[in-house]
Amino acid sequence: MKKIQTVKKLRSTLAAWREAGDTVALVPTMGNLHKGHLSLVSLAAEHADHVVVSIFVNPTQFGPGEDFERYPRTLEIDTRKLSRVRVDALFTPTIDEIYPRGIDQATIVTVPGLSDDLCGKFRPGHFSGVTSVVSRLFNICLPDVAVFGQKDYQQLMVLQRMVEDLHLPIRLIRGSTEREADGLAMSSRNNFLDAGQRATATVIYRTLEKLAADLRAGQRDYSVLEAAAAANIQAAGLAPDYVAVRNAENLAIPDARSTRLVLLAAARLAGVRLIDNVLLDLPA
Ligand code: PAJ
Repeated sequence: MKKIQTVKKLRSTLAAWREAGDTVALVPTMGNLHKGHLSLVSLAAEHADHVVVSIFVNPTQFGPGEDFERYPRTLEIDTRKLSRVRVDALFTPTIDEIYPRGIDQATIVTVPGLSDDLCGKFRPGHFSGVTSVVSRLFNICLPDVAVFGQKDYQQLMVLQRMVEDLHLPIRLIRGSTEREADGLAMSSRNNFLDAGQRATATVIYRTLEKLAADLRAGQRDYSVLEAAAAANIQAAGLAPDYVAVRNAENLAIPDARSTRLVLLAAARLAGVRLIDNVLLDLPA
């Protein structure tokens, strides 16, 4: 695994692979890698000849007062974990390398509408930060495919929209959500929780599963179901931002005929913001 910090070095490395006719998959991350990230790396290897993993804690996707400063940075351990799976290059740029004119002067890439809904309502500017950094990583790397986790479902939809709108010749591949044995979705932010809080946090997934069961059983009053689910999460001691039943294709509010649904939730526990979602196919 080559360890690369600069755009110039990554470009020359990739150029050599491409000259040989090889394809490239990119897996963007912010590090503090867990099994979820590693599953995306393995998936990437199934879709291209070479795998590039980036680790970059992107300042532009954190709002004021969010956890940019305390976001876990564990490069040494991450490098060790990656050396056990198939990765050809690990790209760990500095902030200056990604934003050469500084953050305040940086060109912004925004996907309107989709970015302002759900998590975007509670984290204004967050998805613009994500699209601004991922578009840069795409332009630096020019990958054939890029792999993202379903865990961040709205992020996936925003990025898919960006790729389509900008005519980027990159195929996005989805990796399924890796969970702890008790159902809690793996997340770098789980490290901020103690054992008791982690156990409490499982209410999010349990609530989404219950919501899925209610929908499977034929209930269709989405706003009543959403409110009951949010109340359930609150009763466990979390502060829910939202629980939402949406169309899985475009995150629109579903109508009675929608069959591919995604159930999404975001809640805060001890100052840590947790998100999760489950997909649900209803019979047509
Ligand atoms: P990060 O939170 O590090 O996540 C990197 C990738 O891992 C994302 O595609 C995310 O959806 C995926 N992932 C996270 N938890 C997962 C889990 N439990 N199972 C499977 N995949 C999981 O998402 C970001 O970083 C950033 O916003 C980024 C896209 C890198 C842009 O800065």
